[in-house]
Amino acid sequence: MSKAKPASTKKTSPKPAAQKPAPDAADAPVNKQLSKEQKVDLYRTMLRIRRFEERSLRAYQSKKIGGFLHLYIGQEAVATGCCSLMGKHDHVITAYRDHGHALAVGMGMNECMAELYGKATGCSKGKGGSMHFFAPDRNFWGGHGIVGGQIPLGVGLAYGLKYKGLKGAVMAFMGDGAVNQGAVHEAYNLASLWHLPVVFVIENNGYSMGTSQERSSAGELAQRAVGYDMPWAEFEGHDLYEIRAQVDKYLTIAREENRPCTIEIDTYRYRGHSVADPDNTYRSKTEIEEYRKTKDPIQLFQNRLLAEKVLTEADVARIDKAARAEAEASAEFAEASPWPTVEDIQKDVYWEADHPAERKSTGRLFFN
Ligand SMILES: Cc1ncc(C[n+]2csc(CCOP(=O)(O)OP(=O)(O)O)c2C)c(N)n1
Ligand SMILES: [Mg+2]
Repeated sequence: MSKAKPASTKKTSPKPAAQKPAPDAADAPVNKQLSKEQKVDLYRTMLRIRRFEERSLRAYQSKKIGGFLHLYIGQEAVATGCCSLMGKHDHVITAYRDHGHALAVGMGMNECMAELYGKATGCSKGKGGSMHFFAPDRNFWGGHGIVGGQIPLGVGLAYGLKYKGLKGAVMAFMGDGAVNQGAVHEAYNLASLWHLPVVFVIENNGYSMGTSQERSSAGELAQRAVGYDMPWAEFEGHDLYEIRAQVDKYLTIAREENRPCTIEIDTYRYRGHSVADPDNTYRSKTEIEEYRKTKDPIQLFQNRLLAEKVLTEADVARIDKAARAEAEASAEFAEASPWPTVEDIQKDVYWEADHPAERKSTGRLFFN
């Protein structure tokens, strides 16, 4: 199996033959069954994510957005491919690099951009920002800033599904850096011990903040699942068909057998850890350019769909124009939206504070 990242950042020990990808993932049933419209939708989703983030970067640079902004540019196929497989009872939870997952589950650009601007019309009413996009109505549970902290929560969601007897699975996303967190291993253990329907998705972009995987992690990442008796796989994350074909297998195991799985999807981010972080101290420009030229997930899927005659060059231009216009309109919407009020500052923070009659805990909810 070829590697998604340059050898310098990635371990290279061989994988078991059974985990090799299918010869052409386009032929996997889950891809064969896609209509022309569905394929175009997948392409559109990836492009919308990219245009949304490019626009948010410009807003950040002109100081319209404060705090952190962790861009997902380069990784779009992962969230798009995974979320496209969601059924009614499937759920998603992720870390702070959450814009792609949010748009992929169907959140609107307006509520997302307004959240980045800290406006009251944002999905978290302007109180969460970039790291805390949420849409419970779309089974999307955030957006979490503590590295690895979302993984035990994802296991809790899976426990909820099993407890209620619902046939679904949770995709709990994390970065390569999160795999070394103790909470992740405690979550692995309980998920396996209790037979919970969760797929742990490691989005391995080769770096955690400013440190490469090579410098920070011993051994293979997904393979650690073996210690918890979970099925696992590692595969590349730039071909959307490949992602869908692989993830479908593990989601099916989780849903049908109530068995957790761990998958590692090799991908790459083009920007620094966050917009405020320097990006030139731990990897070369050549490395980024090489990936962009040869493995850009949007370009590759575009090439595929042009070859399949699902898209024409005119369609590509039209879809791009619409995505740019939508992103621009979302920035205008965010700009024109009101700020949250001081009176509302303690609302929507704790459920018990908003529902005092049903409160069960005692003690103080807020510091003075
Ligand atoms: C518990 C904890 N430790 C440290 C940090 C600071 N921090 C934020 S992101 C990050 C790196 C995580 O990298 P990775 O999991 O690979 O995700 P990526 O940013 O590459 O998507 C670190 C160390 C944090 N937010 N939480
Ligand atoms: Mg990483």
